[in-house]
Amino acid sequence: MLIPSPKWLRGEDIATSEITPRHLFESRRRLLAMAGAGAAGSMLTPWFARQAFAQGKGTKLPATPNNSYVVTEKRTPYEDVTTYNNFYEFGTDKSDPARYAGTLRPRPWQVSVEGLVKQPKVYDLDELMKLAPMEERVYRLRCVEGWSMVIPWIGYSLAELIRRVEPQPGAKFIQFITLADKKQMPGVSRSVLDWPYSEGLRMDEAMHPLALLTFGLYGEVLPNQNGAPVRMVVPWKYGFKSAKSIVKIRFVDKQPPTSWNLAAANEYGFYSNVNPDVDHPRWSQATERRIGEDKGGGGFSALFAPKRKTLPFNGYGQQVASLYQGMDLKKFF
Ligand SMILES: Nc1nc2c(c(=O)[nH]1)N[C@H]1C(S)=C(S)[C@@H](COP(=O)(O)O)O[C@H]1N2
Ligand SMILES: [Mo]
Repeated sequence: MLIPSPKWLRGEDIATSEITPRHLFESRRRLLAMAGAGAAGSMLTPWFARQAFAQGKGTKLPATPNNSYVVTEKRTPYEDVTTYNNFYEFGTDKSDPARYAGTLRPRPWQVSVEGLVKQPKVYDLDELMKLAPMEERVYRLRCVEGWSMVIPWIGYSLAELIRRVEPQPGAKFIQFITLADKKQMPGVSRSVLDWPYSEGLRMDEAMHPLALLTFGLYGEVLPNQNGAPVRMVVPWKYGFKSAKSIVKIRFVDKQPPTSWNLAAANEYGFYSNVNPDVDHPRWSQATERRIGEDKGGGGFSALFAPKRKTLPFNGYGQQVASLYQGMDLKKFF
């Protein structure tokens, strides 16, 4: 799972019709240099550099920094945040989302808020974006696979939306359902997961101010590969709880089915709080590698970045541990 695809080593990523993510181009250049092909490497640079520039950057998204939610660790470079992704709707390789998510159309976009609420409503994206002031918050994101990033997200607490739609007393959980359109998402034609991707939170978790309804990162609207135009970021849980490209938010009375739990119930629990003391059945969760901290590792970020200790609740224990008081976190993993 941590082994990067050897595809780019074989040069398969350099179709001229295709935009090569800068991360891959840099990796390739380093590899060429390492192989003693310094001259050839520098001759190739202008062409690759043009490809990298062609990638462009997204639309600006103004936001006010919220200093109560800022991790002081070094931010993961934009290039890594946008080229090393999990978004199985576009393929299972880390490089697939950056290469193939260009076909996703993030506008027009609607999010249906439904189920056990007094004010169900189909929100147009623009209306949803104006619901509450946009804040910038720098969160750690810890993937269940053992790597992490530090990302400046833009959004507002999901609680802002929840309050406005007025949950009925019977609403105990929230389910997030994301887009599954074969025309826009090549990975959906493969049955690697139960589509549409589904995630969920208990109501008190969803109401916690840290749970961020997210529209942007690094000062811009979300790049497609990061879950445009709207996703969740739940920083104290493993990354897969943070569903991308959401089209439905459903208020329900029972714990909803979730894609990763359906795929392997013994490996991916409903709670999935980051917990260094509860190992994944196939690997330890005690440590993690911070993407982008490798020193000239040729792009094998997840393999060569130095290991650091994983923190309970991903370092957000002071804020969220009380939500789980009295619960056996080994049983409810
Ligand atoms: N719809 C959807 N959401 C998803 C995923 C996915 O495959 N599909 N992958 C999850 C996983 S495993 C992680 S680690 C994070 C990665 O978010 P990032 O690419 O913005 O870092 O997105 C999560 N959200
Ligand atoms: Mo993940």
